[in-house]
Amino acid sequence: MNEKWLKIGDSVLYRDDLETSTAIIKISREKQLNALNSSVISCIEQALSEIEKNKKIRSVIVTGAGEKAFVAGADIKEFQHFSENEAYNLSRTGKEKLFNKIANFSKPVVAAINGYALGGGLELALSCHIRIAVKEARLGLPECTLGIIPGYGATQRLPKIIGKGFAMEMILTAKIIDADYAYKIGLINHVVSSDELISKTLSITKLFNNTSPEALSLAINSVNSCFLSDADNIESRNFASLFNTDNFKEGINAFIEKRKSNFD
Ligand code: DAK
Repeated sequence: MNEKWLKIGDSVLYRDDLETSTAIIKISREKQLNALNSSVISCIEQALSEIEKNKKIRSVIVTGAGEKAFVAGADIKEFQHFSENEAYNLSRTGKEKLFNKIANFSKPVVAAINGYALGGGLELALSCHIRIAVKEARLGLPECTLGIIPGYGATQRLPKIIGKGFAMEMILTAKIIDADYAYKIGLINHVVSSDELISKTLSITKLFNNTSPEALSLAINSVNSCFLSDADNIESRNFASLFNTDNFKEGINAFIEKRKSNFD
């Protein structure tokens, strides 16, 4: 496994795991518990743009540096003096550059939650397609205790993931929950020990290599559309458009020829 990390800006590390065709993005502001500031957001965006173009990379893991935090929130010190207008612009830019970009990414993105995932940190994990957390992880949305609401998508994504009742409770009470409870309510897909976090996550991303990249991209798009009024049509259109792909022909031929498919 190639363990060499590249630095993107001052607070994001990046490496490819060639064996599983997975890119790993590590937020690296350990002293500030990996709090998200504008620079971190831009660096992740930069990494995602490169990953999007790289056909050898089939999936992405987002994690945090150190054992304490995935991301302890948006950087409170950065937005504390913002006006209403600045807050609105920060919200739109952050969503465009990072949160919506991840949610609508054409390759699967998995959050490997290595500790606190609070506020904007939990919102980052919610924008990922799958969440895996260590036993020690603590998750919550403390925004209302700061006089704001979650503004990077949690009021929209959380109810769709865990249901409106649990989402309301988490947002309104601002309570911080542990990984076992998060698993019980469907907020995370798996709970693992901290030394297993990356290997377990890679064992999941490895499975994506048995699938067609175009199928995964349109599966993400279809699932993301599940609450839209024309979701049923979106699914049919996405389904039909895959019949034009070489990978569909390869998948079907491999089945008929009783061999493993070799997707491009
Ligand atoms: N922002 C900035 N710095 C943070 C931070 C954060 N969210 N969380 C921790 N840090 C910094 C601390 O200030 C401290 O820095 P120094 O004082 O050493 O310089 C350092 O990280 C270590 O933290 P602690 O000393 O507090 O560590 P403890 O182990 O004692 O406590 C903790 C760990 C996670 C319980 C505690 O750090 C904590 O409560 N952190 C804040 C958690 C929080 O409230 N997070 C939610 C932030 S609000 C927006 C959209 C969304 C949002 C904002 C805007 N727009 C659309 C515009 C989201 C808002 C949030 O995420």
